[in-house]
Amino acid sequence: MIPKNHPRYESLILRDKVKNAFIEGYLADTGMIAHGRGETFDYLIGEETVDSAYKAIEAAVALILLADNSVLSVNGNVTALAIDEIIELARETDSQIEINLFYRTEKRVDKIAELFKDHGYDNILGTNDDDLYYFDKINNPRATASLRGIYIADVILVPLEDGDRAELLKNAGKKIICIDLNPLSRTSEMSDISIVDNVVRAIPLMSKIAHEYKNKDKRFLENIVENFNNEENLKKSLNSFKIQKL
Ligand code: PTJ
Repeated sequence: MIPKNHPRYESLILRDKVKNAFIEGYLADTGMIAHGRGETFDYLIGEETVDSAYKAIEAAVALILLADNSVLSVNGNVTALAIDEIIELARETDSQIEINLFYRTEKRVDKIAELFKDHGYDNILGTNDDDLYYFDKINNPRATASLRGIYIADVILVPLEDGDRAELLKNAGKKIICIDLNPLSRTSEMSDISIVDNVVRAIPLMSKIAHEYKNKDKRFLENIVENFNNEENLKKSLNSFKIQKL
Protein backbone atom coordinates (compact mmCIF):
# COMPACT_ATOMS: atom_id res chain seq x y z
CA MET A 1 0.00 0.00 0.00
CA ILE A 2 1.51 3.30 -1.12
CA PRO A 3 0.68 6.21 1.21
CA LYS A 4 -1.11 9.04 -0.63
CA ASN A 5 1.18 11.65 0.89
CA HIS A 6 4.31 10.02 -0.51
CA PRO A 7 6.13 12.67 -2.61
CA ARG A 8 6.46 10.20 -5.50
CA TYR A 9 2.92 8.80 -5.14
CA GLU A 10 1.84 9.10 -8.81
CA SER A 11 5.03 7.54 -10.08
CA LEU A 12 4.83 4.68 -7.58
CA ILE A 13 1.22 3.98 -8.57
CA LEU A 14 2.26 3.58 -12.21
CA ARG A 15 5.07 1.26 -11.17
CA ASP A 16 2.57 -0.80 -9.21
CA LYS A 17 0.25 -1.07 -12.21
CA VAL A 18 3.11 -2.29 -14.38
CA LYS A 19 4.25 -4.79 -11.76
CA ASN A 20 0.72 -6.14 -11.26
CA ALA A 21 0.22 -6.49 -15.03
CA PHE A 22 3.37 -8.59 -15.17
CA ILE A 23 2.12 -10.77 -12.30
CA GLU A 24 -1.22 -11.15 -14.11
CA GLY A 25 0.72 -12.37 -17.14
CA TYR A 26 -0.04 -9.83 -19.84
CA LEU A 27 2.89 -7.44 -19.52
CA ALA A 28 6.19 -8.60 -21.01
CA ASP A 29 9.04 -8.96 -18.51
CA THR A 30 11.01 -6.46 -20.56
CA GLY A 31 7.96 -4.18 -20.38
CA MET A 32 9.10 -3.43 -16.83
CA ILE A 33 12.52 -2.42 -18.12
CA ALA A 34 10.91 -0.24 -20.80
CA HIS A 35 8.81 1.40 -18.09
CA GLY A 36 11.92 2.17 -16.05
CA ARG A 37 13.53 3.78 -19.04
CA GLY A 38 10.38 5.81 -19.63
CA GLU A 39 10.37 6.92 -15.96
CA THR A 40 13.85 8.36 -16.36
CA PHE A 41 12.96 10.39 -19.43
CA ASP A 42 9.74 11.52 -17.77
CA TYR A 43 11.65 12.74 -14.74
CA LEU A 44 13.89 14.80 -16.99
CA ILE A 45 10.98 16.59 -18.67
CA GLY A 46 9.49 17.39 -15.27
CA GLU A 47 6.67 14.79 -15.51
CA GLU A 48 4.52 17.23 -17.44
CA THR A 49 3.30 17.69 -20.99
CA VAL A 50 5.83 20.11 -22.46
CA ASP A 51 4.80 22.62 -25.18
CA SER A 52 6.32 20.60 -28.02
CA ALA A 53 4.39 17.51 -26.90
CA TYR A 54 1.19 19.55 -26.82
CA LYS A 55 1.83 20.71 -30.41
CA ALA A 56 2.46 17.11 -31.49
CA ILE A 57 -0.74 16.00 -29.76
CA GLU A 58 -2.78 18.62 -31.63
CA ALA A 59 -1.28 17.53 -34.97
CA ALA A 60 -1.78 13.85 -34.11
CA VAL A 61 -5.45 14.33 -33.29
CA ALA A 62 -5.99 16.31 -36.50
CA LEU A 63 -4.31 13.55 -38.54
CA ILE A 64 -6.39 10.83 -36.88
CA LEU A 65 -9.61 12.75 -37.50
CA LEU A 66 -8.66 13.18 -41.18
CA ALA A 67 -7.90 9.46 -41.62
CA ASP A 68 -10.10 7.01 -43.51
CA ASN A 69 -9.13 4.14 -41.21
CA SER A 70 -7.32 4.95 -38.01
CA VAL A 71 -6.11 2.30 -35.60
CA LEU A 72 -4.82 2.65 -32.04
CA SER A 73 -2.32 -0.09 -31.40
CA VAL A 74 -2.07 -1.50 -27.86
CA ASN A 75 0.51 -3.63 -26.11
CA GLY A 76 1.04 -4.84 -22.54
CA ASN A 77 2.29 -1.53 -21.16
CA VAL A 78 -0.51 0.57 -22.66
CA THR A 79 -3.11 -1.86 -21.37
CA ALA A 80 -1.62 -1.69 -17.88
CA LEU A 81 -1.32 2.10 -17.79
CA ALA A 82 -4.14 3.51 -19.90
CA ILE A 83 -6.83 0.97 -20.83
CA ASP A 84 -9.86 3.20 -20.16
CA GLU A 85 -8.15 6.22 -21.68
CA ILE A 86 -7.37 4.43 -24.95
CA ILE A 87 -10.96 3.15 -25.19
CA GLU A 88 -12.17 6.72 -24.70
CA LEU A 89 -9.81 7.96 -27.43
CA ALA A 90 -11.08 5.29 -29.84
CA ARG A 91 -14.63 6.48 -29.21
CA GLU A 92 -13.79 10.18 -29.60
CA THR A 93 -11.92 9.64 -32.86
CA ASP A 94 -13.89 6.75 -34.32
CA SER A 95 -10.75 4.61 -34.41
CA GLN A 96 -10.33 0.89 -33.95
CA ILE A 97 -8.13 -0.70 -31.31
CA GLU A 98 -5.76 -3.53 -32.22
CA ILE A 99 -3.55 -5.72 -30.05
CA ASN A 100 -0.05 -5.62 -31.39
CA LEU A 101 2.64 -7.25 -29.29
CA PHE A 102 6.35 -7.29 -29.70
CA TYR A 103 6.55 -10.47 -27.61
CA ARG A 104 3.34 -12.03 -28.88
CA THR A 105 2.02 -15.11 -27.09
CA GLU A 106 -1.50 -16.52 -27.28
CA LYS A 107 -1.84 -16.23 -23.53
CA ARG A 108 -0.95 -12.54 -23.40
CA VAL A 109 -3.25 -11.74 -26.35
CA ASP A 110 -6.20 -13.57 -24.72
CA LYS A 111 -5.64 -11.82 -21.41
CA ILE A 112 -5.49 -8.36 -23.01
CA ALA A 113 -8.62 -9.04 -25.11
CA GLU A 114 -10.42 -10.20 -21.95
CA LEU A 115 -9.39 -7.06 -20.07
CA PHE A 116 -10.70 -4.82 -22.85
CA LYS A 117 -13.99 -6.74 -22.73
CA ASP A 118 -14.17 -6.25 -18.96
CA HIS A 119 -13.66 -2.53 -19.54
CA GLY A 120 -16.58 -2.39 -21.98
CA TYR A 121 -14.76 -2.72 -25.31
CA ASP A 122 -15.83 -5.82 -27.26
CA ASN A 123 -14.46 -5.25 -30.75
CA ILE A 124 -10.74 -5.41 -30.25
CA LEU A 125 -8.73 -6.52 -33.28
CA GLY A 126 -5.52 -8.54 -33.47
CA THR A 127 -6.84 -11.37 -31.28
CA ASN A 128 -5.97 -15.01 -31.78
CA ASP A 129 -9.23 -15.56 -33.76
CA ASP A 130 -8.70 -12.56 -36.01
CA ASP A 131 -7.52 -12.77 -39.63
CA LEU A 132 -3.88 -11.83 -39.18
CA TYR A 133 -1.65 -10.98 -42.11
CA TYR A 134 2.09 -10.55 -42.17
CA PHE A 135 3.76 -7.50 -43.65
CA ASP A 136 6.44 -8.17 -46.22
CA LYS A 137 5.65 -11.87 -45.81
CA ILE A 138 7.78 -11.87 -42.65
CA ASN A 139 6.21 -14.72 -40.74
CA ASN A 140 7.11 -13.20 -37.42
CA PRO A 141 4.75 -12.26 -34.59
CA ARG A 142 6.10 -8.71 -34.74
CA ALA A 143 4.81 -8.34 -38.29
CA THR A 144 1.17 -9.22 -37.62
CA ALA A 145 -1.66 -6.96 -38.70
CA SER A 146 -5.37 -7.51 -38.62
CA LEU A 147 -6.89 -7.55 -42.09
CA ARG A 148 -9.67 -5.31 -40.76
CA GLY A 149 -7.33 -3.01 -38.82
CA ILE A 150 -3.65 -2.17 -39.16
CA TYR A 151 -3.38 -3.90 -42.53
CA ILE A 152 -5.80 -1.47 -44.18
CA ALA A 153 -5.25 1.52 -41.87
CA ASP A 154 -3.87 4.78 -43.23
CA VAL A 155 -3.04 6.26 -39.79
CA ILE A 156 -1.80 4.26 -36.80
CA LEU A 157 -1.12 5.43 -33.26
CA VAL A 158 1.66 3.37 -31.72
CA PRO A 159 2.24 4.18 -28.07
CA LEU A 160 5.49 2.55 -26.86
CA GLU A 161 6.44 0.88 -30.11
CA ASP A 162 9.75 -0.75 -30.89
CA GLY A 163 11.76 0.72 -33.77
CA ASP A 164 11.68 -2.33 -36.05
CA ARG A 165 7.98 -2.55 -36.09
CA ALA A 166 7.53 1.19 -36.56
CA GLU A 167 9.80 0.89 -39.59
CA LEU A 168 7.79 -2.03 -40.92
CA LEU A 169 4.56 -0.05 -40.68
CA LYS A 170 6.13 3.03 -42.20
CA ASN A 171 7.47 0.99 -45.13
CA ALA A 172 3.97 -0.38 -45.63
CA GLY A 173 2.91 3.20 -46.42
CA LYS A 174 1.19 4.04 -43.15
CA LYS A 175 1.28 7.40 -41.36
CA ILE A 176 2.70 6.72 -37.93
CA ILE A 177 2.06 8.63 -34.72
CA CYS A 178 4.09 7.50 -31.73
CA ILE A 179 4.00 8.33 -28.04
CA ASP A 180 7.51 7.78 -26.77
CA LEU A 181 9.28 9.56 -23.94
CA ASN A 182 12.58 9.05 -25.72
CA PRO A 183 12.94 11.69 -28.46
CA LEU A 184 16.06 9.90 -29.76
CA SER A 185 14.48 6.47 -30.24
CA ARG A 186 14.25 5.05 -33.75
CA THR A 187 10.49 5.04 -33.35
CA SER A 188 10.45 8.79 -32.57
CA GLU A 189 12.77 9.50 -35.45
CA MET A 190 10.84 7.59 -38.05
CA SER A 191 7.30 8.53 -37.05
CA ASP A 192 5.38 11.20 -38.91
CA ILE A 193 4.31 12.69 -35.59
CA SER A 194 6.22 11.93 -32.38
CA ILE A 195 4.64 12.79 -29.06
CA VAL A 196 7.37 12.95 -26.41
CA ASP A 197 5.16 12.48 -23.38
CA ASN A 198 3.96 9.81 -20.98
CA VAL A 199 1.04 7.75 -22.33
CA VAL A 200 -0.83 8.41 -19.09
CA ARG A 201 -0.93 12.15 -19.85
CA ALA A 202 -0.89 12.14 -23.65
CA ILE A 203 -3.82 9.78 -24.29
CA PRO A 204 -6.43 11.63 -22.15
CA LEU A 205 -5.25 14.93 -23.58
CA MET A 206 -5.74 13.55 -27.09
CA SER A 207 -9.33 12.64 -26.22
CA LYS A 208 -9.99 16.12 -24.85
CA ILE A 209 -8.63 17.77 -28.00
CA ALA A 210 -10.45 15.28 -30.25
CA HIS A 211 -13.70 16.19 -28.54
CA GLU A 212 -13.06 19.82 -29.44
CA TYR A 213 -11.74 19.18 -32.98
CA LYS A 214 -14.23 16.64 -34.22
CA ASN A 215 -16.76 19.30 -35.16
CA LYS A 216 -14.22 21.46 -36.99
CA ASP A 217 -14.07 21.47 -40.77
CA LYS A 218 -11.54 19.54 -42.82
CA ARG A 219 -9.52 22.64 -43.74
CA PHE A 220 -8.95 23.49 -40.07
CA LEU A 221 -7.52 20.02 -39.45
CA GLU A 222 -5.43 20.01 -42.63
CA ASN A 223 -3.88 23.35 -41.64
CA ILE A 224 -2.73 21.94 -38.31
CA VAL A 225 -1.16 18.91 -39.97
CA GLU A 226 0.50 20.96 -42.74
CA ASN A 227 2.03 23.42 -40.26
CA PHE A 228 3.56 20.70 -38.14
CA ASN A 229 7.22 19.78 -38.68
CA ASN A 230 8.19 16.65 -36.76
CA GLU A 231 11.95 17.09 -37.06
CA GLU A 232 11.86 20.62 -35.65
CA ASN A 233 9.39 19.63 -32.98
CA LEU A 234 11.58 16.71 -31.86
CA LYS A 235 14.50 19.12 -31.43
CA LYS A 236 12.31 21.27 -29.20
CA SER A 237 11.32 18.19 -27.21
CA LEU A 238 14.96 17.33 -26.71
CA ASN A 239 15.66 20.86 -25.49
CA SER A 240 13.05 20.51 -22.77
CA PHE A 241 15.13 17.85 -21.00
CA LYS A 242 16.92 19.21 -17.93
CA ILE A 243 18.42 18.05 -14.67
CA GLN A 244 16.05 19.15 -11.94
CA LYS A 245 14.79 17.92 -8.60
CA LEU A 246 11.15 16.89 -8.55
O1 PTJ B 1 3.84 -5.71 -24.82
P1 PTJ B 1 4.87 -5.94 -25.89
O2 PTJ B 1 5.20 -7.41 -26.11
O3 PTJ B 1 4.50 -5.30 -27.21
O4 PTJ B 1 6.27 -5.26 -25.43
C1 PTJ B 1 6.30 -3.89 -25.18
C2 PTJ B 1 7.72 -3.35 -24.96
C3 PTJ B 1 7.56 -1.96 -24.37
C4 PTJ B 1 8.47 -4.25 -24.00
C5 PTJ B 1 8.46 -3.30 -26.30
O5 PTJ B 1 7.72 -2.57 -27.22
C6 PTJ B 1 9.84 -2.71 -26.16
O6 PTJ B 1 10.83 -3.39 -25.93
O7 PTJ B 1 9.90 -1.37 -26.28
P2 PTJ B 1 11.26 -0.53 -26.18
O8 PTJ B 1 12.06 -0.75 -27.42
O9 PTJ B 1 11.90 -0.72 -24.84
O10 PTJ B 1 10.71 0.94 -26.27
C7 PTJ B 1 9.87 1.47 -25.32
C8 PTJ B 1 9.97 3.00 -25.41
O11 PTJ B 1 8.86 3.53 -24.72
C9 PTJ B 1 11.23 3.57 -24.73
O12 PTJ B 1 11.78 4.59 -25.54
C10 PTJ B 1 10.71 4.18 -23.42
O13 PTJ B 1 11.41 5.34 -23.05
C11 PTJ B 1 9.29 4.55 -23.81
N1 PTJ B 1 8.34 4.52 -22.69
C12 PTJ B 1 8.34 3.70 -21.61
N2 PTJ B 1 7.29 3.96 -20.82
C13 PTJ B 1 6.59 4.97 -21.40
C14 PTJ B 1 7.26 5.31 -22.62
N3 PTJ B 1 6.80 6.27 -23.42
C15 PTJ B 1 5.65 6.91 -23.06
N4 PTJ B 1 4.97 6.62 -21.93
C16 PTJ B 1 5.39 5.66 -21.08
N5 PTJ B 1 4.70 5.37 -19.97
